[in-house]
Amino acid sequence: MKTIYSPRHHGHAGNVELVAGAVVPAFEMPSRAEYIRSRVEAVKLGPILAPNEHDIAIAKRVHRADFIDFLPTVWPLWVESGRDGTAMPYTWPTRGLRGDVRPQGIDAQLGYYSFDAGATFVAGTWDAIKSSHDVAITAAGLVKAGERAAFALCRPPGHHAGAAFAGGYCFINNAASAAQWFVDQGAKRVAILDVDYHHGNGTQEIFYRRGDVLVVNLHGDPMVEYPFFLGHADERGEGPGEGFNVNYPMPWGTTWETWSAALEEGCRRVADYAPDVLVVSLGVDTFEKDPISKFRLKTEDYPKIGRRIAQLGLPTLIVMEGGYAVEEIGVNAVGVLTGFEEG
Ligand code: SP5
Ligand code: ZN
Repeated sequence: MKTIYSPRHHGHAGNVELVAGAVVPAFEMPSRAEYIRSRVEAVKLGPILAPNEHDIAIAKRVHRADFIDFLPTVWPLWVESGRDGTAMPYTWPTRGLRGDVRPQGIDAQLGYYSFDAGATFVAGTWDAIKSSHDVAITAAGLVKAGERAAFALCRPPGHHAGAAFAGGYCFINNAASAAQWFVDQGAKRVAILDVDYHHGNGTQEIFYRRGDVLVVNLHGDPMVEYPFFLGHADERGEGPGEGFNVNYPMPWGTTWETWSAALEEGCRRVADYAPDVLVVSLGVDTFEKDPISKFRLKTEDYPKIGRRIAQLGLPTLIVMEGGYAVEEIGVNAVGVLTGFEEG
C-alpha cells in the first residue's frame, strides 16, 4: 500500500488547548504523524510519496466557500490584532444567538466558524491544513487509478469539521472532501466508515441529507463523550439521506468484544450498500492507553480491524484522523494497514 505524506504538517506545532479549565500543550502534535511515518518505513508497508497540489475549490464542494476562504486569513488577522501564541475562539453562536450573521473581527469570526476551542491556529497552520487536504485528494487519486487501497497520512485530522465550522483539531474535512471527489469523478455510491474514538460529527453533518454517501460511525456515546452534541443512534439521516447515516455509540470502557461486534454490523451495512469506493476515517484513539479517550482496544486488535475492512473487497482510501498515545500511534495505525494487506 502506498502512503501519501507531506512534511508541511510540521508548521502546525506548539498549539495549546483547554483541558479541565487549564491551558495545556495540544494533544494533537507533529510527532503523531512522524511516529506513523517511521512505522510505515519500519514495516516496509510500501512507498511514501509526496502529495500533488490540488485546487482548494475541491474542499468547497463539501464546505461553505466563505468558511474555506476564512481559514488562511486567521493567522494574519490574529497577528494584525497584536497577538501571538495560539489563535483560539472563545464565543460561539449557540441557541438563542444569531448564527446567520457573520460578524467582524478575529475573535468573533473564529467563534462564528467553529464549535469549540479545539481547532487552533499558529503561523504554519493554514499551510498544514492545505497540505493535509492535498494528501487526502492525492491518495484518493491512487485509488481512483486502480490501487486496491491507499493511506492518506493526514495531519491535521478532519472528521469534526463541518460544512462551515472547525473544531476538535479539525479544519478541512479531508475524508468528506475525498468522498465528494470520488462522486465528482463518477462514483455513484461512496461509503465512509469512521472508526475514530470520537463521533465524526462534521462528516455526518455534511452528508446527512444525501443518499449517495453512506456514513457509518463507531464512537464513544455522546451522552458522556466529546463532541457531546451529535452521534446518537437515532440519527439516521434526513430526506434523501434517510437511512444513510448509521451511528454505533458505545460506553466508556468498551473493549474489543463489544467494539468488534459494532464493526461487524457497520461492515455489513457498508456491504449491503455496495459502494463503488470506501473511505475509512482511521483514528486509533480507541487504544486503551490513549490519554484523552476511554475505550480499551489493544495493539493486537488493530490488525483485526484492517483485516475485516479488507474483507469488504472494496477500493479503499484510508484517511488518518485521531490517536494521541503518541509512542504507540505508529504501531497501532500501521497495524490496521498491515492487517488490511493480509485480509
Ligand atoms: C480528531 C480527534 O480525535 N479530535 C478529538 C478532539 C477532542 N477534544 C476534546 C478533548 C477532551 C480532552 N479531555 C482530556 C482528559 C485528559 N485527561
Ligand atoms: Zn478522535
